[in-house]
Amino acid sequence: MTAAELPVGDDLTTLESHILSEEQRHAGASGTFSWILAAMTLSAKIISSKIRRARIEDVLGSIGSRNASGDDQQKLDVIANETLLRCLGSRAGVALLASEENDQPIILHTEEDRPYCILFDPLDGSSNLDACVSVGTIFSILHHDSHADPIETSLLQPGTKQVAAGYMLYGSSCVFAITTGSGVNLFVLDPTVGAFLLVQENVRIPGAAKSYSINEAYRSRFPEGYQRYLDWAHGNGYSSRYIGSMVADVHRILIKGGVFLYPPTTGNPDGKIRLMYEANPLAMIVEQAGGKAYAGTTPLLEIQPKALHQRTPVIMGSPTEVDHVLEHLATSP
Ligand code: P6P
Repeated sequence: MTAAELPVGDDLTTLESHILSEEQRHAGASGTFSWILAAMTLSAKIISSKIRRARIEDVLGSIGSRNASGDDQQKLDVIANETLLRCLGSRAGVALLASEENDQPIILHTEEDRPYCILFDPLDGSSNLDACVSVGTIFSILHHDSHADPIETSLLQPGTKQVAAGYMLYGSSCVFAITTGSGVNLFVLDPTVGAFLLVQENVRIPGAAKSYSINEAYRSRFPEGYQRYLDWAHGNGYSSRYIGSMVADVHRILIKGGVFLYPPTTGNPDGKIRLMYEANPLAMIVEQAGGKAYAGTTPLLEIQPKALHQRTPVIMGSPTEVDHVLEHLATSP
């Protein structure tokens, strides 16, 4: 049989082989970054397995304590966090780890040759787990500033400085979405072989779609501009989809279009979503797919962070739909 006679079709590409081929495209790549992404995929497989068996192994529900942001911690929040800390903590190249579940960053190494910081929300939307609703892990990777003093300030970089970002969505399938600054690629876990397989390269978000995602129960607490946008959307045939797991809402918007909003409220003037490990990584994904991401009228990725767990208002999604929101904020914030 000659090469031309091989039974070829769409070649199967795993996340690992995709990472290695990307690494080969960057002369002088040390492989450290590939090792980190391999740790992320191992974490995803472990967390996905834990979630699928959560009710059987009785690890659903709250542990009765609160995390750094004051959120009620679910048992699986702790399990997911410990999984990520274990998988990433042993990897060369990681200087700092920062998690929604830990008040302080974890300082792994201070030697000069630790080029990366990794920030993550181990299980976004975990309050939905008992109802078997999609949840996810969101991660952001930054270059470590070895001159930062104190060392923790190395983490306080704007979203534009992210080296890579992505999420693992534990839904009807386990999706791994990643960008390293050259577009967004999607992989799906094939549990029969335990590998993430490439399903879509260079994802492009639909330019427009008449759908918004917001918790309308808080409408009366939103600034007027957001309320006027909602009135406009209601009068222009928009539908509403809100899961309550940002990672799942944003993934749907990445595929089908629309806009996700978590505005400021009278109770939370900075909104609820955390900048460093929820908004920034998802904003990088959305912008790399051709969408837009704003915090009010400020481009979200340009925000200079002041604190690791700080919150931010969020508007992100299809460019046309984000523009419709911004038009209604223009006359009043
Ligand atoms: P609300 C989950 O706790 C989360 O941080 C996001 O994933 C989600 O979009 C939001 O909170 C839901 O918040 O106030 O609508 O319940």
